Amino acid sequence: LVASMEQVEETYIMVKPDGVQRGLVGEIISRFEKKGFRLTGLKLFQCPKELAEEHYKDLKTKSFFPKLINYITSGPVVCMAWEGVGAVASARKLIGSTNPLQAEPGTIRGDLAVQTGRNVVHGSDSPENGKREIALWFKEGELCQWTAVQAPWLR
Ligand code: 3AN
Repeated sequence: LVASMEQVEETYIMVKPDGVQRGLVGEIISRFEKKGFRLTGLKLFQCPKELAEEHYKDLKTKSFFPKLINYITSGPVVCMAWEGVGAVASARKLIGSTNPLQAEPGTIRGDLAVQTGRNVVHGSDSPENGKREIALWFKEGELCQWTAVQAPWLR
């Protein structure tokens, strides 16, 4: 019953261009679906430079920032909004460490990636950033709130 004490949260998950190029979109979506989160937004999207810079604004001073912006805008990404109890921290666990070589087997990065600069997926690092990022990447009409019928495993 620990989960029931957690807050229902929204998190922004994104399959990065390498994940799309490598045909990992279905595999990545599947992991969040199977965990029991609810998909509330989904689109394939070519990210403009300005949006990438806004999304990663906290990393602006990092030496890898220009490379990061080039990478994220190098091809289409898959933008997703997911919600569920404790979704932010749980999604980060499913994703694994930033450096895929340190990510545990069983995590997305641990199983599917080798480079920090090509780590296939993004997940919000706090509930506040989850809200911020969903608002940044999606327009209002692109999100759907829905309730699963007879699905107690989602609660
Ligand atoms: P995470 O995505 O695990 O939250 P952050 O927020 O520290 O990690 O970094 C955001 C993104 O910036 C990473 N997903 C990765 O693509 C890139 N990045 C982080 N650190 C490095 C680094 N040392 N070299 C190259 N890219 C990096």
